[in-house]
Amino acid sequence: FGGVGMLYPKESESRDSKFLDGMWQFRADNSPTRNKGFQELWWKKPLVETGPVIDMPVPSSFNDVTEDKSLRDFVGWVWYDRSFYVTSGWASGKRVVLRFDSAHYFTYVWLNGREVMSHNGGHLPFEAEVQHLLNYDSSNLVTVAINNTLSPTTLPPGTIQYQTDTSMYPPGYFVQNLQMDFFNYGGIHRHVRLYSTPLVYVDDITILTDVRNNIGNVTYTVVAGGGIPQFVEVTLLDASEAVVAQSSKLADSLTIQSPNLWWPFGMNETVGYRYTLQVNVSGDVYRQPFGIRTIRVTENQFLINEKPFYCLGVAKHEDSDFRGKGLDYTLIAKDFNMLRWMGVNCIRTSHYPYAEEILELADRQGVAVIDESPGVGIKNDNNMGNESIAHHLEVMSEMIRRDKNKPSVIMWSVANEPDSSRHLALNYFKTVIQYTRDNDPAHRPVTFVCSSSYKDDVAVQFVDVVCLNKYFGWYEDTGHLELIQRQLHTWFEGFRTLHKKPIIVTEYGADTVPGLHRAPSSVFTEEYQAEFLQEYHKEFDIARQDFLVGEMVWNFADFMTPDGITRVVGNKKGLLTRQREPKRGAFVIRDRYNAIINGT
Ligand code: GCB
Repeated sequence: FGGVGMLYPKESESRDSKFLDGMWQFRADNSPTRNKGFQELWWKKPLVETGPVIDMPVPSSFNDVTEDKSLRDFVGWVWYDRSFYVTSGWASGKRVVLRFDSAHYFTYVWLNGREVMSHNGGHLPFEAEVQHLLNYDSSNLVTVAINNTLSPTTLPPGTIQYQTDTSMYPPGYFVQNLQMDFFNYGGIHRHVRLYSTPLVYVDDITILTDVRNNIGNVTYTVVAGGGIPQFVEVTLLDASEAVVAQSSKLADSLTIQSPNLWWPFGMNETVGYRYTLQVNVSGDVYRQPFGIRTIRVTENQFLINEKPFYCLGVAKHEDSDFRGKGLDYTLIAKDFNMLRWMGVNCIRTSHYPYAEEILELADRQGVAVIDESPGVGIKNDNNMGNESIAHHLEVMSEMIRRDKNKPSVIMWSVANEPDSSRHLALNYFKTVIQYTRDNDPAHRPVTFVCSSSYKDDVAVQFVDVVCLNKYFGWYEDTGHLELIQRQLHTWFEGFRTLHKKPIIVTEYGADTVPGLHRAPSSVFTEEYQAEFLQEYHKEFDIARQDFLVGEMVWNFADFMTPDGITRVVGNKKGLLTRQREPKRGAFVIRDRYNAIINGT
């Protein structure tokens, strides 16, 4: 199969690429065994020949595309296929790779009836070399089976609960229980592509940067795949594509006098400045953008390029009408425009790694990213055993492999709101956090997002930055805005006494039904959201003189959740509606963030 790297598939003078996005044929296997596709070998012929099919867009979640409730809530195997052509121009002396940027959750892929790969996990890319399986100048069939079932050892974890009382439930009745607060969308969520490279090719690139005395050091390693390269040419280009340095080695250290640094929005003029490492390995050319910046965490500061960074943030979701978690460029552009409008300089990829197209914009627009793994809802002992740890480490290494060169990524978050008071959490988080720190060649800071009390948490001791989710005035003491500042203060003191580390409040927020008003405010009104945020800000303004290095509202926008009596068609804690229209809280945040950035 492929090599060690997972470079974003980019075209160049030596690389072609062909999107397999569009309408695919689709069928959910709702047979009683839920296993008919495997029994009947559905990958051997086009799906249309083995049963009914519908048109299904790729990329998209399948759930919200039809009017069929059983498909929206489907748990099990869904099947996709489509045909495509490849010209013989792709045949000679080329390596051809079939790549899925993500599919949720467990995936098998067949090409022309032969299995080419499988992947365990919903949010990261996987690919395989397929040149030996393609029919050139004639039709090819790609078939995909995807299972969205979550189990105690998947990330995120979940359980399947069977109902055995046949007086109340039909035989075999089961439900998928989730341990997270968002809809478990499934399907082919991101691009599917076929791309070509020469036989000897650039397999991986790792770039580390450092700055000392106004000299930038760029240390890189290139992994060549497919054989020993005849020549290597590495060229470091600045943003105007002027050559800054060159080398003919696979690994080297280059220097740049007075480099332009990568800065997040609001800290400097060179926002999102990137250089490019142009790598030519025996004629295979790959251009890897990167930024020069440093990160250092002290007892009470988060330093970017040795200047204190204060995160004016929001947590997000990949979520929108119709598409669910499907990639959509219009949505991405709109989201970044709304982030800028609010003055946001930092996002968290709650609660899973986002599409690379999103991180690419974060890199370019100078939005810092806390890159979070799908480790959300690790709540009980069945989620903290050795099998879970092993899978979590695998996911972390896939994430790091994909995102290691992205300057926007300033910290890894290995999990959201685990039960970190459990005995098993100590070994679990010690292992996963240490592995992540060691595995990242840049050794970025590592955290997990904590909602346990400082009184019984056992895992915060391993993080670099303490990240806290707190809902005073919402889940606790609902409606009591007057308690927020005091309670937050107590919480900060509790964690600071135990851990001399900077703190980010990674979540605080109140469900708000747009258009609902009341004076005086009550929960769910736009007024309550605004006042709630402002109460937190009072304490933030005190704490940011000292150890607080960031605040992040939950959430950027409303998002879909499973049915439940505490959610009215989704979670409504968005500053924006699901259609990205501002609620009152958005204006509070916009005023605050812009004032802080402008120093007013
Ligand atoms: C949390 C979770 C997030 C939920 C949020 C809420 O603490 O991290 O996934 O959506 O609270 O609104 O309850």
